[in-house]
Amino acid sequence: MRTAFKTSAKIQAVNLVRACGIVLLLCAFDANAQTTINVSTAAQLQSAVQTANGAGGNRVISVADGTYTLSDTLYINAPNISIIGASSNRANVIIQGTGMSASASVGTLVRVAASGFQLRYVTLQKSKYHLVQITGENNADSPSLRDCILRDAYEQMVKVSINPSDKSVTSDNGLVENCLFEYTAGIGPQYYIGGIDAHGAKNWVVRRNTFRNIASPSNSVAEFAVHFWNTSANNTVERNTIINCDRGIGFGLQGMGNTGGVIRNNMLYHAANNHAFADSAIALAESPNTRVYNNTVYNENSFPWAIEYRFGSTTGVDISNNLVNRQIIARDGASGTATNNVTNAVANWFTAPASGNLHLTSAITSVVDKGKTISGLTDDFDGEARPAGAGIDIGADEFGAATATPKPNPPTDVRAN
Ligand SMILES: [Ca+2]
Ligand SMILES: [Ca+2]
Ligand SMILES: [Ca+2]
Repeated sequence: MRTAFKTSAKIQAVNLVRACGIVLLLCAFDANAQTTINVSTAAQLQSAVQTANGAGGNRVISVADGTYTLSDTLYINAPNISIIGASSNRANVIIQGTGMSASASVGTLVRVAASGFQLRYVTLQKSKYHLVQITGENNADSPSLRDCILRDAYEQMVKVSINPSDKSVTSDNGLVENCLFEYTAGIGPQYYIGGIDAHGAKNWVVRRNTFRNIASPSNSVAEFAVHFWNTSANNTVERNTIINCDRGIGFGLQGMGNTGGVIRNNMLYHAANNHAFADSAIALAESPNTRVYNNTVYNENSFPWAIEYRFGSTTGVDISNNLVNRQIIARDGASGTATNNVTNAVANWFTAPASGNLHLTSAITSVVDKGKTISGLTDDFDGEARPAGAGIDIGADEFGAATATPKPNPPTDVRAN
């Protein structure tokens, strides 16, 4: 009996191990086969998007290193589809159209009409229209664009759209993080360009991105590096670096305003260069109850002001603790609070202005510990805790702050020119 029992137990144990193994294999098989599609050619990428749509979404398209020249827009029509560079190196996965011009055959590279889209670790470049369009009119919520390079679009790089005749349906809860937006030629191809151009966007976060050379060559000023308008509300733009863009961060436009939101801890620099249409670093227009605090602006061009708030419907704004070297002005009847700003910054206060590095070089007396306490202000450009020392510093950098918060992974391939 004893021997038989032992044998039986051994067989049961072996069978159990086999069964578990099969279950584990099935689980692994399911995870790979049902959620991830690996691609290494443009045709495979375009096919994978169709497959993901046809399956009802919930697919990761993993893109091998290489250059992918599209023959048509990638239409994302089902929820929770991700396009992710397999190597996690955004410079090595280039998805592009056929050119940056009005006559190019591919208009927008990626058009998103469903929620939960994710783009990560890729470069998008060369479009006739936009690199990415998030269609708010299709209620495409919660998109995320992270760790990408977005460059050389003939129109705005990222567009968030809305149906003008039904503004109740909008794109909400988007995230744009740690991306580089730029024109590699040092200037744009025309004036109808911008970085993020968002209509009707609500509760979006744009943080830790770099925007460079979004500047018009002719006719009129370029659109902003970051613009939330046309019924947008409650968006946060923080910890970005904006270099040599005609206009930096805008909330609202005359007749197409914005509500609330926060612009904080950003660094903006513009050289005395050949950009003929350089304009405001930060602008509010018909944007009530917006808070603009602890930004640093250093401009070497001749444009007379750094921050403007404009029009009678712009009420209740708080513009405080900003460190700039140009005026902060209320225009056309705008009203609100503007306190604890320093408007006479000089170059040697900053580490490396020409590369947009506006960290303080020393404990400037009029700046350090001279800010006011602001609800929600807990860190600085670097993610370091505020206040350090006796009080909040003015500007984006809290000088001498301990690096208590681990810094996020900085992009490694950003040129500092
Ligand atoms: Ca929505
Ligand atoms: Ca301090
Ligand atoms: Ca700091």
